[in-house]
This record gives sequence, structure tokens and C-alpha cells, in this order.
Amino acid sequence: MNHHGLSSLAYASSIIICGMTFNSHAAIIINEIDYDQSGIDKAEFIELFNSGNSTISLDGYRVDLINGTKKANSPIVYRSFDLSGFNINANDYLVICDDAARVVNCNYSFTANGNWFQNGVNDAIALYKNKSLLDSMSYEGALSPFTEGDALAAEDDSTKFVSLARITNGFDSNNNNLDFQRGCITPGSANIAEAGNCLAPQVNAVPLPAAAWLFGSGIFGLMGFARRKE
Ligand SMILES: [Ca+2]
Ligand SMILES: [Ca+2]
Ligand SMILES: [Ca+2]
Ligand SMILES: [Ca+2]
Repeated sequence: MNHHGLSSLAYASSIIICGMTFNSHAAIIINEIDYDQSGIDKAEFIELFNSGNSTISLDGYRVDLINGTKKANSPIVYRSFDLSGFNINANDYLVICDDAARVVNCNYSFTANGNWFQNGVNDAIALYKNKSLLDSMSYEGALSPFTEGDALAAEDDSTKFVSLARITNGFDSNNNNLDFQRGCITPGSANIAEAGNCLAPQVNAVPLPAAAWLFGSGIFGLMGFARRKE
């Protein structure tokens, strides 16, 4: 097969991947994200939720973080989390963070020294099981194919103790703008809509053994650059 033929084949494959249907009944969903805090972002986290009625093994699951700004039509995965080896019980959560001393209920911590979760504009987060896209959202703008339904209007706010959270907790209609709004920071517990005054989140009195999670988790970071927005 000549070079031109290979390119055509790759192009056809990408069309099929982009046209892949979302699983509207995926039990594991992206439930809350916090990518922006005051000063250097050191308490960023991702919260997943098991909306099903049984424990689910995350073998083969991964979360990708996607930078949409470099080239409009070719978003770049800048960080990826392999979740193999973890389980989530029914109606329970899994929290991914950098420093477990700064994020309560963190299950999967690693060392990035903050700023590992880009602030936008138009970035995205996606949950896969093997090659199937189970759930995704873009933030601070649309980013195909990761925006579900309408692009989210709400943004994280570094001046308040807020995140982007599913309100109602755990509910996924596959429309980012309907499903997410600003919430008070609640890693590892049910989301609460922002109602004017969110209190500073609690942190772990006794941090989880971060190093043990790190070496057991198989994380691999790609191009972990980050930038701040004012
Ligand atoms: Ca950030
Ligand atoms: Ca925040
Ligand atoms: Ca979804
Ligand atoms: Ca939560």
C-alpha cells in the first residue's frame, strides 16, 4: 500500500472514531472537576462517580485531559490517567488529585506540584473504557468531539471555593450545559450547587500515603505544561 493509501485509511478511521456514539448509560461518569484555585493551582481534582448499582472495576478505564487551543481541529491529550487496579462501589466516588494533603478524600494522588489541569479556554476531559468514549465534557468553550450537547456556560472561579459539578449529583443527560453548573467543592461526596457562599473545603488531617498510590497507579503524564488565566 502506498503512502497515499495509508493516509486515506487513517483519515477514514478518524471519521469513524469521531462519529462514535456516546454511551448514554455509562455507569461511571465524570462528576466534578476543579481546575482553578487562588494563586498556583495546587488543589485541582477530578471526581468520578459510579451511578450504577454494583461495584465496577476500572481495569481498562482512563481519563484524558485535552488541550483544545493549539490547533482548532486537532485537540491534544496533554495528560492521561490509567485507572486500572481501582474499583468504585455503587454510588461511590473516585478522586484524582495531585497532593492528597490538599484534597480531601483523594484516592489517586501523584506529584505534579500543581497546575496539571489546564484552565482553558476550550479544553476538555474524557473518560474512556479501552477505546470507547464513555463520558466527556468541554469547559470554557466547545471542543469537538468532547462537548456533549451544548457547551457549558459556567466556568470555574479561582476567587471562590467552587468547582464545576453535576447538579443534580450523578445525573448525566449528555448535555454539558444542562448537567453541570458551579458547585461548592465536594471531592468524594455528593455535589452541592453554589449558593452564594461556599466554604473552604476540608483537607485530610492525615494524608493518604501518596507515594504508595503513585507507584501503584501506573500514571503517565504527557507534556504537563499548564497555564494560568487571570
Ligand atoms: Ca489549573
Ligand atoms: Ca475552583
Ligand atoms: Ca455523558
Ligand atoms: Ca463531589
